[in-house]
Amino acid sequence: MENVMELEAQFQAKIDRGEFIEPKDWMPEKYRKTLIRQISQHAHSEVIGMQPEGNWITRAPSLRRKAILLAKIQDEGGHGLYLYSACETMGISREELIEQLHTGAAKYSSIFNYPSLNWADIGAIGWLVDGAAIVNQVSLQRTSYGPYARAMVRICKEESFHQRQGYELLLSLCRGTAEQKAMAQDAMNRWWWPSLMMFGPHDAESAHSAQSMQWKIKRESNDELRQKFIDKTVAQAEFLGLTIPDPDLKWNAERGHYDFGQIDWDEFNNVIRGNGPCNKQRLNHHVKVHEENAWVREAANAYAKKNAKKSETLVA
Ligand code: FAQ
Repeated sequence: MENVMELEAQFQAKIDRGEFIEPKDWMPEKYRKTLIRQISQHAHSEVIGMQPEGNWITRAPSLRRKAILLAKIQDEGGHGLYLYSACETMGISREELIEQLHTGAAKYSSIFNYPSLNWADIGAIGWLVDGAAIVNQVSLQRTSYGPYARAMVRICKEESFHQRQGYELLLSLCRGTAEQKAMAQDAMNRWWWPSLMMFGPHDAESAHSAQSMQWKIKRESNDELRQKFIDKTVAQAEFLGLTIPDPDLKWNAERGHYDFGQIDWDEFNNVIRGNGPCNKQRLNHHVKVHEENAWVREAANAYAKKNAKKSETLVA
């Protein structure tokens, strides 16, 4: 009988060869726990992330914009479902995952605790929030856990449409009246710093990074991904004619990257501890809708049970 150390060595060797870990493979308990934490946080983010945008469906300025927004929000719900399914392959149920969200045991992305105050926010969410999410998720397409990596491939295709629709929305506003351009700038001012916080704490402060990099759950670090996002976004902001609200942002030829100012980590920590502008509202809404729709889950389960019984009778 192989001992745990041998199993761990074989597991790490498999990861080092670049092979995926699949649900039935042996894995260290901590690998399983880390992935449940990360994938469920990711799933909850997708679903809670529907709320700031859902707020604008009835006020979209045209049928075209409304149709795009509806499709985007529906995609986010779908991403949540792929991710919950990937998480369930690790031996945890959907009920447990939702329970963890509702009790605060599981987090979701800090970004969704900010309010969407004007129509330009919908553009900023697509361009900056989905833009940041893509940089992170492209990297996760090569994460070591097979079901998570495969979910990411599908999700990234849709996220790139989300990013473009947000950019196109802002481009229209920036080419419109002075008032519309000011709305776009206001949205940029409020979403820029929270978007940078999506990548998590600096590497030196990141509790899980070292282990997650060794297991190739994470393929690039929080700081590397944040820098990538900034480097590709600056030129896009220039094209829109918007100013990034960071006086310290400047090109550093020696590093080949943009330098940028200090992130307000007190604000970040406050938001992830549950005290951001919309934390309570977001969670209360999720709990309320989950309870109101309990009958849908009960009906679906009863129907599935009835069908299973029917096919049992047919087989017999
Ligand atoms: N917000 O040690 P690390 C989207 C927590 S999807 C809240 O660095 P890790 C699509 C972290 O959990 C956006 N908490 O952690 C969309 C840990 O707490 P714990 C979501 C955060 O896991 C767009 C602690 O801090 N994407 O936007 C955040 O190695 C538009 C220490 O941090 C994903 O979830 C944060 N920003 O790295 C939908 C991607 N950052 O559990 C709708 C997958 C850190 O010890 C509309 N996740 N924390 O109590 C990841 O890549 C990683 O989990 C990181 C964090 C990079 C987020």
